[in-house]
Amino acid sequence: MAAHLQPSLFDQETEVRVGPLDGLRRTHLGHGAWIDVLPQWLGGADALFETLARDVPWRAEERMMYERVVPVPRLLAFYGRDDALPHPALDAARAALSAHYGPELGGPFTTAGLCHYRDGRDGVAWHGDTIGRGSTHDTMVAILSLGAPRHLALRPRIAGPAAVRRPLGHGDLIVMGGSCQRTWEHAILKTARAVGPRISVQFRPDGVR
Ligand SMILES: O=C(O)CCC(=O)C(=O)O
Repeated sequence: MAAHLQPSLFDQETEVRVGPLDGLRRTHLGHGAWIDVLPQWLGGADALFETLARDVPWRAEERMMYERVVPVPRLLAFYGRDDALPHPALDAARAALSAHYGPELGGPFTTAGLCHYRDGRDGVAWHGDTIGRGSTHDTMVAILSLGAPRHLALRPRIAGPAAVRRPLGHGDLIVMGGSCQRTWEHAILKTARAVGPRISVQFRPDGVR
């Protein structure tokens, strides 16, 4: 079911490991929202992509749209706080993010949501992660992006700041923080361009979906 990644010319590392977080750069978006970005945070991203594509029990979901059942255009998996993650590099990533952001976040990242975008026909529509306390409180969602580059699009719910399109490449980290989940929306928009498969890993604290 899972598509394969064209091996990267630049990622010659066989060991999958996260790097330091001191290169993170913060951009304030407005309305109390911010994003932190760190390109190429993960080394060995090819190997991690292949393992996740092969080993994760990907689920194809359906939803109602205009009184019709339609497939959700991406494959999904979810790991709760007590579930074993599908690769030790994800444990290391979650621990590093929790150590770095814990004081500002007020606790650790606990869950991991995984999405597999098979090609440009897969995407996720505009939304905020507002199930739970993201609807009322500042929080953070950290995303590790693997595979084909796609854009994370961000737009404010209330007019004012300009919308943002942030390219996410193989091994890149982006963290949405502050009020981002309730004052902004984000999306991975479908594209007619020929793009390869992408996997995103979203780390969230308890009570945020
Ligand atoms: O794939 C991504 O990077 C974003 C995923 C996302 O926004 C979500 O699943 O809520």
